[in-house]
Amino acid sequence: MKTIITPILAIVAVLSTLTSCNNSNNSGALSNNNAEKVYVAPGDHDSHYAFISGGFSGNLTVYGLPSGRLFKEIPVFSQFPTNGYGYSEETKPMFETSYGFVPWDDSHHPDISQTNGKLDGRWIFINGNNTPRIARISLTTFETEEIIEVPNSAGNHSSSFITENTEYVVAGTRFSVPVPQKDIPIKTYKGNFKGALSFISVDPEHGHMDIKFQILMPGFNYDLSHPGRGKSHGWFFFTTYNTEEANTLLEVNASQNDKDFIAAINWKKIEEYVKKGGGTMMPANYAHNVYDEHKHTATSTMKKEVRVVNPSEVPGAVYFIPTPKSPHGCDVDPSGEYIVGNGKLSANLTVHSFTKMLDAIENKKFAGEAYGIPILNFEDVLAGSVEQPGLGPLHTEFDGQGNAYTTFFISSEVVKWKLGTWEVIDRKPTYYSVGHLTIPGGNSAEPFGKYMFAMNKITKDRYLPTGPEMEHSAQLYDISGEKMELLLDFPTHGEPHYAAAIPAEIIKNNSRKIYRLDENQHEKKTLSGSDVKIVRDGKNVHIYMTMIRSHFAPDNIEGIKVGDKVFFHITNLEQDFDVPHGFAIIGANNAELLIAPGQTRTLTWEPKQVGVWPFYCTDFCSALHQEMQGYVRVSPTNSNIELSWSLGED
Ligand SMILES: [Cu+2]
Repeated sequence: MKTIITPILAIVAVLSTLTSCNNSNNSGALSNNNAEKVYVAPGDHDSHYAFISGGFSGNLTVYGLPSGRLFKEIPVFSQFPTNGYGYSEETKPMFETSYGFVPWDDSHHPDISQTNGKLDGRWIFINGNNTPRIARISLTTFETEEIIEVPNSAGNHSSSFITENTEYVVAGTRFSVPVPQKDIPIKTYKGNFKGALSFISVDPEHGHMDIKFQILMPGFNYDLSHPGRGKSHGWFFFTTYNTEEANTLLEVNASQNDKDFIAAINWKKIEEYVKKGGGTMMPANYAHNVYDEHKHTATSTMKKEVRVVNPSEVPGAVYFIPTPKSPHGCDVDPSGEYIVGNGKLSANLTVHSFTKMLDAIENKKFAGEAYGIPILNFEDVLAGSVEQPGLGPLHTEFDGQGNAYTTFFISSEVVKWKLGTWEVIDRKPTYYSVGHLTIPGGNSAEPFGKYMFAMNKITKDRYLPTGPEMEHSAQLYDISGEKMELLLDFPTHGEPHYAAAIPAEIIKNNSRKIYRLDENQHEKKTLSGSDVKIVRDGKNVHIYMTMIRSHFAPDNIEGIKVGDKVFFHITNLEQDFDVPHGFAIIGANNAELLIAPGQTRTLTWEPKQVGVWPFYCTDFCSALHQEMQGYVRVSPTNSNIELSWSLGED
C-alpha cells in the first residue's frame, strides 16, 4: 500500500507548491509527512467524527477527521428539500413555534451528551439563535428528534451546553427583553429588561427535554457559557457584556466598563429550591416538538407556563466575577478549577480560580452588588493571566495534557498556553479570522487531544474562487507534539460556528442501519404490496403506497380530480442498509421525499391541471431505477371517473 500512496502524495505536494500563494505561511504543511497524516485510503474510515454547526444554514454537518470529508448534513432548524425534512407531513411539526411555522434558524453551538463528564455519544444538542430553540439529535439515527422553544429569551446564544451527566442542557439569552413581553419604550431598557438563563432537563432514558426553570437575571447580554465539571460540577458560568445596559450604539456604549462579569450560578442550589416548590409559574407560550422514531412522525405541543426564579429568592446561588473588557468565550478546564474569560477587547487572558471563588464567597468578601447579586473582587478570584498573547481573544479548548488553546480573531491565530504557569508555548496563524476551535472532547472532563481544528470566518484565497461568496473554512492541526502543525484546510457549509468532535468508535457501532418494518407504528403505514389502497374522504385522497426495488405499488392511479388534496403515504419496504428511495411528482409545491428503509413519509400534492402526471424515484436505487415510475390521471372537478389503482395490469 505504501508504495502506491507515496507517488500520489509526491504529486500532491508538488502541485501545492506550484499553486499555493500562501505556501510560505504554511509552516511546511506539505513539506514533510503531513499529507499522509490526513490521508484516509479508499474504503478506510476516519478516526473521528466532527459535528460542525451550519450557522446560518440552520443545520448540522458531519465530517470525518482527519480527512475533512463531508459525510452528511443533518437538517435541524431549516427545511431540507434534499430529503423532504420540513416538507413532509411527518416532519412539518418540528418547525412549530409560538410564532407559527418557522422553517429556518441560525444554529451555533453543538454539544455532545456526557456521562461523568465524558462524551457518551448518545445525543448532540444545538441551539437556534434567532427564534430561541434547542434541538436534540440522535447519534444513532442522525436525525433531529426533538426541538423545544425557549420563552423569555432572544438571540439564544449562550447555549446549548451540557452538564456533566446531561442533567441539563442550558440556554442563555443574548438579548435581554421585557419579561413578560410588553409594549414599552425601548429607552426604558435599563433596570426593566431581563436576561433569562434556562435550565432544560434531559430525561436520562429518552432524552426528552423540559424547561425545569429559568433564572431571571439583570438586563445584560449573556454571551457564552460552560458548565463546571469535577470540583465545580453543580455550577454554571456565563459571560456577560453590556453590563452598562445600553440600548443603542452598543459598539461604543457597551464598551465603557473596564470590567463586565462572569455570572457564576450554583444550579444545584436552585434545583433544590425548585424541588421544594420554589419559584413562580409564569404564563408563557412555547412549542415542544417531538419526533417518534417508531411512528416516524413528529407532534407539536404548545406549553403554557414556565417556572421562573429571581436570584434574590435564593441567596448564595448567584455571584458576579468581574472580568475585563466584554468577555466572549467562557471556558472551564477539564479539572473544573479554571474558568477562562476571554475579554474581546482585553490585552490579556483572564483565568479565574473556582477554589478562590468559593473562598471569597465563604469569607463574604464582596466588592459590591448589582441588582442584589453579590460582586466578588477581581483579585480575590484571579488564578492568573496570560500576558498579551494576541489580539481579540475568543474561545479556549483543552487537550487534557495541561494545555489550553485560545483563538484570536483579530490577529487570526491559535495560541497554545500552559495552565498554571500561563506561559505561551506556541502560536500558529489561521486563514483567516478564526472564531471557535474544537478539540475532540475539548470542553469535557476528558479531552482526546491529538487533533484541533479552527473554524474560520473568512476564506478569501484559500480555495479556487466561487464568485463573491466563498464557503467558510476549517483548518486541522496536529496537536500531539509540543508545537501545533497545520495538516489540512477543508471547506465547510454555512457558518462553521462551533463544533463537537468525538472518536468514531464511541458512535459508529450504534449507528442505525435500517428502520425495522415490524416496528413501524406509523398510522398510515403499508407493510406489503397487497395492502395498498386509496381512500377518498371528500376532497382529501389518501394513497397508501409502497416502494421497493424497482417499482411503486400502485403505479397507475385514476379518479383524482382537480381541487383534490392528495396525500401520498409511502412506505419503503426495503430492509437493506443504505437503500432509500425517493419520490417526486410533477408540480408538487414542496420537495421530494427521501424515504429510509422501513420508514413511512407523506407528501401532499394538490393537482391544478387536468392530465396524466408522472411520478418517479429520485434516488438511483437499482439497475432498473429508471423504470421506477408511475402515473396519476387527473380529471375535471365534476368528473365521475371512479377511483382505481393498479400495478402490472395492461
Ligand atoms: Cu428507487
